[in-house]
Amino acid sequence: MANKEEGGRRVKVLFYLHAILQILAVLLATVGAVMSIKNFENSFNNNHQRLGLALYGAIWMQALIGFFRPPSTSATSWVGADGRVYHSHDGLAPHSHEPIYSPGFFSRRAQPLVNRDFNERAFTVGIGGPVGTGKTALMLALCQLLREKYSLAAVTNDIFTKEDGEFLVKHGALPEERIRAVETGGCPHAAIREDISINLGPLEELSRLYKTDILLCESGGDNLAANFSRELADYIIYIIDVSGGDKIPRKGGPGITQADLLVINKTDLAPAVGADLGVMERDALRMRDGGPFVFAQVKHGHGVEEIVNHIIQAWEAATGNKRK
Ligand SMILES: Nc1nc2c(ncn2[C@@H]2O[C@H](COP(=O)(O)OP(=O)(O)O)[C@@H](O)[C@H]2O)c(=O)[nH]1
Ligand SMILES: [Mg+2]
Repeated sequence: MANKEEGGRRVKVLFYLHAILQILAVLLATVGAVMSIKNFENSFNNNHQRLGLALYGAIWMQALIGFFRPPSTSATSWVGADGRVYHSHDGLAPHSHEPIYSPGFFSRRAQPLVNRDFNERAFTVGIGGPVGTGKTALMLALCQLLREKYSLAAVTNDIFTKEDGEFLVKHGALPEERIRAVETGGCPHAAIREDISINLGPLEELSRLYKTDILLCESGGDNLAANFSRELADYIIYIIDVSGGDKIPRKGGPGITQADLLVINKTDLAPAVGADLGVMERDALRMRDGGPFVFAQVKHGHGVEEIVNHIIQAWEAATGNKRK
């Protein structure tokens, strides 16, 4: 992590050093040219003066080319005019990501926004986590437990399909019109963090149409570096499972350390993969400074009520409403 931070800083320092030297060279060359026009006779009948003229032209050309050149397509990343490091991959438009220099701390996580207008968009629960850990299964289970008493709507994210939304419709999680599936394209983490408008639109619309109490938003499946923006999620759940081994909690990452609630799902599979739940509990508590986590078997309904309690407590605290 320190190396990455160091590398990013070095790229920026070099970029600004280069820009400053370039500007200085152009200014010095221009001042030199003006002085020589004023003070000397410029007949250009000697090589010394001709060389000076060529040097002056070259310095100006170099500055102009640097200014107008398009971003190099062979470079994997470059510094944009706003000073941020941009990259392009998988045919996506150039974009930047917020650099992450440490796994982060639960106690220092971004707090829920205090000035949220829940009439504009209802209290939003973000469910993130790697692909296949049980996000959609949790969406379904939450709908089943909450839909009698609360007005709900759900938005799912997939990269190139609407499969998770269709799964929820097929299983009657909610009336079909309350479920929206968003295709995020190749950068699912951007849709929950850097460019959330793709999710805000449908969430706001559903909130308005159905006067919802709670909105559920499932991310498209992320790596451990992804976590919801507070602008999008008032309550953040990050779900991992035991099938990747008991090492996952200690690998950290913003989702694991800074979600409001960590869910460790599929504990029924622990014996099959030799995962030690004691190790997972110890590491989860250590990585999250004691922040809450729940062991669950979402598919079998275990742990879901505890997850619901955490959500409703946060909903009560944020909205001032009482549990129904
Ligand atoms: N064994 C087991 N499988 C589960 C559990 N929860 C979800 N699954 C299964 O894991 C697979 C992936 O779940 P899904 O909800 O689609 O994951 P997502 O990609 O995170 O949305 C599905 O086949 C689920 O049935 C669980 O508690 N135990
Ligand atoms: Mg899913």
